[in-house]
Amino acid sequence: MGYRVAVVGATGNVGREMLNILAEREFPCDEIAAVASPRSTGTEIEFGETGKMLKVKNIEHFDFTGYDIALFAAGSGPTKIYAPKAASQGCVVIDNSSLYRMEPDIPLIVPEVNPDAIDGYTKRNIIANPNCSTAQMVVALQPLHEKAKIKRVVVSTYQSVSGAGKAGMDELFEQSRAIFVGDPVEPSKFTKQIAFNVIPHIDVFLDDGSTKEEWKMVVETKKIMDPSIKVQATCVRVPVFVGHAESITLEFEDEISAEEAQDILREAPGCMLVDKREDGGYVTPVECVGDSATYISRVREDPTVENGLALWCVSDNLRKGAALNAVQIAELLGRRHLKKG
Ligand code: 11C
Repeated sequence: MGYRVAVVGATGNVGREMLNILAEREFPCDEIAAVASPRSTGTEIEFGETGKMLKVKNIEHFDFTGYDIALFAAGSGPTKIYAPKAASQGCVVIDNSSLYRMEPDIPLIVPEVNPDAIDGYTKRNIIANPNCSTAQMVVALQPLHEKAKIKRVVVSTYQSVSGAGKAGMDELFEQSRAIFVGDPVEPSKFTKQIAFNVIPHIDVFLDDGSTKEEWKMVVETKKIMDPSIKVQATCVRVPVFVGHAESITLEFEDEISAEEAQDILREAPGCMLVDKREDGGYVTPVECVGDSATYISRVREDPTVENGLALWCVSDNLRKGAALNAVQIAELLGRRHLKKG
């Protein structure tokens, strides 16, 4: 006996990946519903590579009664309307938007890092999935924090355009084409030209000069790992289709060598250490597409501070950063709370 699962926002980048990952990991589904805005109603979408076609249902009329789990990848606007509806109809919502992440009575979960926090889901019947740049970072940091207690993190991100949805990917493609054929380049989704360029701006600006994407990395890391960790983030959009990369510098309370960190990361859940200290002995975004791991490379000591380390971290932002983490939460929920069979 399996679960009745709904994927809301099923036609977007993350929603499609949720369906792929549910199928790929053989999540025990008795029924799977693809739900989206009225625009997509009636279109068909494949359930992973199973050959099974799902007719997209209209979120405005969808009844969550009898569904066990709803994976939401619908953005904050629709989520604000339909997630509380689903939760009140007895369906546990796992939400990928930023809407609920910092609410104190809603758990924000990365299963490799803070699985026990999931027990708090019963207060609202909603569980939040973190921002993609936070998710991969905390997977890499948690095992090091357990060994030597992280005091401060300085992170610069190199975030792919798929983080901005299909429109972001289309814009990179179109601008690259336009530049090759000599057509004018018109920024639309992004504020400046993204093809052959980098843009130090993701999400809206805040009063202190940081951006909301940077703020999310600060507060989500504290909520998931430890409120005492200080985080300074600079988030940058780069002309890569899929895969976020991060350059991370760490200051620890206790001594930790690069070799110790490598040994820890080699064994850590969700991590894959590829760190050969030679030409090509590291992972780049294009190599992590379609993979589940958070790849860590370039681990080295930072001699400019006491107990300092620097490292490079790469992951598929649509998977660990979004859809995979959501499905892992559903698996954890199943193991701990919604047992079937
Ligand atoms: C990006 N990280 O790359 C964003 C996308 O809060 O879930 C995800 C935004 C979020 O643009």
